[in-house]
Amino acid sequence: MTRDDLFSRPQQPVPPFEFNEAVVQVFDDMIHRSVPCYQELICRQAQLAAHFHQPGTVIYDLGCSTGNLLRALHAAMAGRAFHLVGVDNSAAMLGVCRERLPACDPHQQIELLEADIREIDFAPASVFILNLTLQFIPPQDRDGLLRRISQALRPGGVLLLTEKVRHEDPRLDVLQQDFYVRFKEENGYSALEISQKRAALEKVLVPETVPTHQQRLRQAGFSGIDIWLKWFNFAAFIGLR
Ligand code: GEK
Repeated sequence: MTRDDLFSRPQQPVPPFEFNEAVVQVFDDMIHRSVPCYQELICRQAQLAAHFHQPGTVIYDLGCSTGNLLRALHAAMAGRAFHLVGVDNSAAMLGVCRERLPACDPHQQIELLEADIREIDFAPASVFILNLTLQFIPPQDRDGLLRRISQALRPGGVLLLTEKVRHEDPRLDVLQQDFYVRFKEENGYSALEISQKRAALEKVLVPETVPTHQQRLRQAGFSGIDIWLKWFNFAAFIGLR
């Protein structure tokens, strides 16, 4: 794993964050050191997807990046027929993802689509995964995307949505940010790296509150809604169709 040192030297000004070649080279180290419980999120969402999968329907991983969840899904679905579709609009991410895909049995298919998830037509599905991806979609486009996901889901299907969140109470928001900085320091990031990364993500990653997500899920047609994992400013939702 190449170490993430992208923000270790002073940049003036700090350019907006992009999923370009430089980020892809260090992506796995970056995400493991920047997202609390990342491995637990990958492992448990793969198991949940396998639990809710209905034969003959698609499992979508929207914003699949380098394919960590696709590979965990492949393992969780061992021996079963499946059609996984990973979508990402970064060619660099999909290049690495493609190289790392495991060999599949004839009744198993992993398809990769280079596309904007706001623009594709979804096939009938039993599972959608948005693992840390919705936060990069402009807020005004999020309701429409969630409605289209909900419409493509079969009854009994599931949406797994994990996001960085902010808190509506400023005191708790500050607390959450403090503990997130602590987490990043413990993982070897310097104060300069943390502040420059935060500046790069400003307006690119737009976090919302937990109630905002819950309300959107309800309005999109999800009935059973829960948070199965919460860590300060990160929340993993499950929405049943
Ligand atoms: C994981 N899920 O490791 N259309 C398609 N892809 C997009 C779009 C869009 N409009 N916007 C952003 N992306 C992964 C981690 S990373 C999260 C997800 C992070 C893609 C973008 O190219 C990137 O690969 C991914 O969403 C977000 O389980 O880096 O914090």
